[in-house]
Amino acid sequence: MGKIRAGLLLVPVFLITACSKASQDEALRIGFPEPVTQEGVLILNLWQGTWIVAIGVAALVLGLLFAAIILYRRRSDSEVPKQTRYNIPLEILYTVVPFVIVLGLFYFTARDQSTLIKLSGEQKHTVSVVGFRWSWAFNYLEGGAYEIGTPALPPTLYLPVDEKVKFELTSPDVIHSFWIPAFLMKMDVVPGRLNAFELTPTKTGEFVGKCAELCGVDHSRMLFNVKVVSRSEFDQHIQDLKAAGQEGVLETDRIATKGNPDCLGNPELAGCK
Ligand SMILES: [Cu+2]
Repeated sequence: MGKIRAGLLLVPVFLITACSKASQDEALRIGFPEPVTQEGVLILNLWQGTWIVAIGVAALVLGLLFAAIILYRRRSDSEVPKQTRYNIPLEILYTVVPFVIVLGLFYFTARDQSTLIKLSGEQKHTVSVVGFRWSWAFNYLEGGAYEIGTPALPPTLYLPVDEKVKFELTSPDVIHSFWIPAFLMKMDVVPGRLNAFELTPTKTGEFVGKCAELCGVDHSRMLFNVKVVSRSEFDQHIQDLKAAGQEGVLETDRIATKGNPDCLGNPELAGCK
């Protein structure tokens, strides 16, 4: 018996030491990818903090549950336990404690969200993102070039590493959602409204993006690629786009912002915000 117990105790120790540093880091991220943006670290911390609270609550509830099961188990067939009715202090406690936990979670979520959606105006470049049925267009406003995709030929969004980018999101038709899972950030693309957020990619690499709002029959084909590259590669890509005739801002009937076509690529215009 003693041997079995000691062996069981060693199982978690073995599992922990057998795992590599990378897989330990992965386990600690609890399903989240490694952050590849400055802002991603904040989001990961919020996620992990929420889990710590959840694990604490689960430990407390399960601890009390099993303590009650064991300490107050029936000890003889004829035993009738002491009958109790109200315990006001206890009832206040288990109302107030969850309320405080929810307030705490709300506070940290609201605090981080306001940081994430704050526009500093310090972006190095701006991409006007147009989500339309059923693909994406990316207008590189400073570079003066654009990219547009189709469901069969998803477009690729280029971003220079370590430079703050501002995304301006518009839709000419229905609500889409601009989502790059690796960036841990997602925002709705709403017709008649200009949504925007900033972020700074910190790692070069290739990532995938998709529409995260069920927008119609080809919603699942609203895919795009993201390439985070060096500044020189980014500049080269802009030149390549121009050389391919994709110069300026894309304005077609299909993707002009309905009711406010001047807003596309010109968000500072009065009435476009
Ligand atoms: Cu969509």
